[in-house]
Amino acid sequence: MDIKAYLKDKQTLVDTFFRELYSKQHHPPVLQEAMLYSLFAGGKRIRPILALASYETCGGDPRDIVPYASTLELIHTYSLIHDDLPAMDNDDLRRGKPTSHKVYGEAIAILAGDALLTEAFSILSDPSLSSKVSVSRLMEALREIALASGIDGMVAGQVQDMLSEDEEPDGDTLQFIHSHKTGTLLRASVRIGPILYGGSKAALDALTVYGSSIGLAFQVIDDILDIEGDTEEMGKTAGSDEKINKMTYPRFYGLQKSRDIAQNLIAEAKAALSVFSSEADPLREIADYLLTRRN
Ligand code: GRG
Repeated sequence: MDIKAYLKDKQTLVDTFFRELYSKQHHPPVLQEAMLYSLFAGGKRIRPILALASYETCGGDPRDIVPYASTLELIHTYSLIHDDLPAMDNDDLRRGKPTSHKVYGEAIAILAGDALLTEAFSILSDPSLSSKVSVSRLMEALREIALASGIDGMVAGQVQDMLSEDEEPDGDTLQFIHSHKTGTLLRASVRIGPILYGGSKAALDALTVYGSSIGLAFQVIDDILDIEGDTEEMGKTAGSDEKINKMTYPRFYGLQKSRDIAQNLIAEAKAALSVFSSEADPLREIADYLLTRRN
């Protein structure tokens, strides 16, 4: 299969949904402008694409869940805006552009993040957006995404990440940071496919293993890219982890072992898909793509 064309096609579905969602001007305009600035800054849309692909793997038509899948991008974008703030990673560059607070100031950047997060749950609580998803499945997906984002998910990982700066790295803390800061939202992205479709327990279990493995691998690869990557190619400042002495896989395991860990996690993710046949090919290709990505 042509994975590049597949990714492009799914990105277009998500982008079209956002353009329609924000076709009307909300008041005050600067809030919507700041939200759209970050939303259309060139993100890969990997989280909604994973949700669409796992729904397709279960037998559904991905077009039926575009609004719900897109909420993952709203939450992800909020997290990046807040992560870049001076109080957190203090980054000037994201997705190749000045960060939100550099353009709009800290207050509007914080509020644009808040509004993006809230928008996600407004969409996830609207059953009229798909005739193919029952209210009970939608509620389950909403809860999955809420749990992945908050006190036991992404925000917990972010807090541990901050607390661990300048600390001596250890394997358990590292795994906690990476699997929470980045892994839980990616795992939820994959899991909402079978949840929204009403897939079998076997499908949900297999996709949970796939989601957990690629979720952790994603952040390990991000750590490697922060060292080996190029600022222009990545669209964010290379070497920023080292600058603030972050607890990363390369810092604890070294570069080569970190590459091996990422490779093994991707192999584990693909092995979990053995319960499916060709319908899971997009998920197999996405796993390989994550390993070779340069941004
Ligand atoms: C609640 C104030 C407050 C802040 C929360 C939770 C949080 C801040 C930040 C989340 C942690 C975070 C930013 C993790 C990094 C995840 C990561 C690897 C991001 C890069 O994702 P890609 O490569 O980015 O998918 P694109 O640009 O393609 O969308």
